[in-house]
Amino acid sequence: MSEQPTTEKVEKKKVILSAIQPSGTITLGNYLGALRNWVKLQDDYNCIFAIADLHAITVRQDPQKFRQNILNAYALLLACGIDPEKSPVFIQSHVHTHAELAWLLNCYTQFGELSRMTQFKDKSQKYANNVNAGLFTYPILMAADILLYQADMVPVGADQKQHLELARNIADRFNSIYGKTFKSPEPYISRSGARVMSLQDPAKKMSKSDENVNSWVAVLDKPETVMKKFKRAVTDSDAVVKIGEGKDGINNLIGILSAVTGKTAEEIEFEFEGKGYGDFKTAVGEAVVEELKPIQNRFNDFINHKDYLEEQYKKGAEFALRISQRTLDKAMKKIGFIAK
Ligand code: ATP
Ligand code: LTN
Repeated sequence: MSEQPTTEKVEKKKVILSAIQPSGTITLGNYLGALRNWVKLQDDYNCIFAIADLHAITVRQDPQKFRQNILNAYALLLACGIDPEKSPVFIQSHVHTHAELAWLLNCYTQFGELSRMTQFKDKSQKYANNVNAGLFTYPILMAADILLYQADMVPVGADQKQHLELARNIADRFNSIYGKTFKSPEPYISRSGARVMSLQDPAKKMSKSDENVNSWVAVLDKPETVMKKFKRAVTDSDAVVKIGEGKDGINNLIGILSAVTGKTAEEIEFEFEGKGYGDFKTAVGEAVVEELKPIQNRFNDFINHKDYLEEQYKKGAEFALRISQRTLDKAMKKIGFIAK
C-alpha cells in the first residue's frame, strides 16, 4: 500500500538562485566569494545556477573568446562541485524570459535608483568610452534573473549586496501595485572569502575583468603562475604578518589563507610571527595551489566532454524556462497584457 501523506505539512526546500558572468576567466575571488558556497548549499536548498552571458556584453567581448569563456565557466561550475542533476545550471541567453521580464521591470525601476549603484559608477569610469545603457540597467536584468524563480535566497559576494537590495525594492514595488507576484529575495553572503581584494591594488576588489593579470588569480592558473602572482602581491613595509589598518595587502592575504585553510586570522598571525613576507606569500600561494589542483583536474575532464556539457545546458534551459515562464505569465497578466 502506498504511504498516506501525513497531516504534517511537507517542508518545501527554499529556492536559491545565483549566477556568474563569463566576462573573463573565473578568479579566486569568484570561487571564494561565490562558487564554493554554492556547492555547499546544494543539499539543503533547491538550487539553480546560471551563466549570466547577457550581463557580460555590457562590456565589449571578443566573440571567439566570449564563446570559450561561456563554456569554460559552465565546465568550471561543474568542476567546483555543482552537480547539474541536482542543481540545474543554464546559460542565461538560452532562456528568453530573462530579457522579457527585464524589459517589464525597466518600467518599474527609477532612474535615480540605478544612478546610485556603485558598480555602475565604477564601471562607467573604467569603460568611459562605452557607457552603454546596458551597463546602467544591468541590475534590472539581475533582478529579473532572481525574481523569475521566486528565489528565497541569493548567494553572492559582498559586492552584489546593493544589487540585491534593488531587486527587493523592485519586487516590493511591483507587489504593492498588483498584489503578491514576486518573492522578495534575501542576500546570502558567507563571511569567509566574501571580498577578495586585488593583489596589485588591495583597496579594490579582485575582478576578472581587470586588465592587469597580476591583480587576480584565476582558478585555472598554473601552479607556477599562482606562485608568481602571490610573490608579486603588493604589501607594505612593516614586515609583520598581522591584520591592521593601512595593511590592505596583508589583510587580504591573511583573508585568502584563512578562507582556503579554515584557520583563523589569529592562528595565521601566530604561525607567521617573526617570519618575513617572502615565507608568508609562499605559504599563501602553496595553499591556493593545493585548493585549486583537484578543480583543475576535473575541469580538464569536463571541457573534453563537450557532448555532456551540451546535454546539461540544454536540460538546464528547459527546466529554467518551465519555471520562469510561469512567473513571467503571471506578471504580464497582472499588468494587463492580453494572454496569447
Ligand atoms: P567583472 O570583473 O566582470 O565585474 P566579477 O569578477 O566581479 O566580474 P561576477 O561575475 O560579477 O564577477 O560575480 C560572480 C560572483 O563572484 C558574484 O557572486 C560576486 O559577488 C562574486 N565576486 C566577484 N568578485 C569577488 C571578489 N573579489 N571577492 C568575493 N566575491 C567576489
Ligand atoms: N551581477 C552578478 C551576476 C549575476 C547574478 C545574477 C548574481 C547576474 N545575475 C542573479 C546573482 C543572481 C554578479 O555577481 N556580478
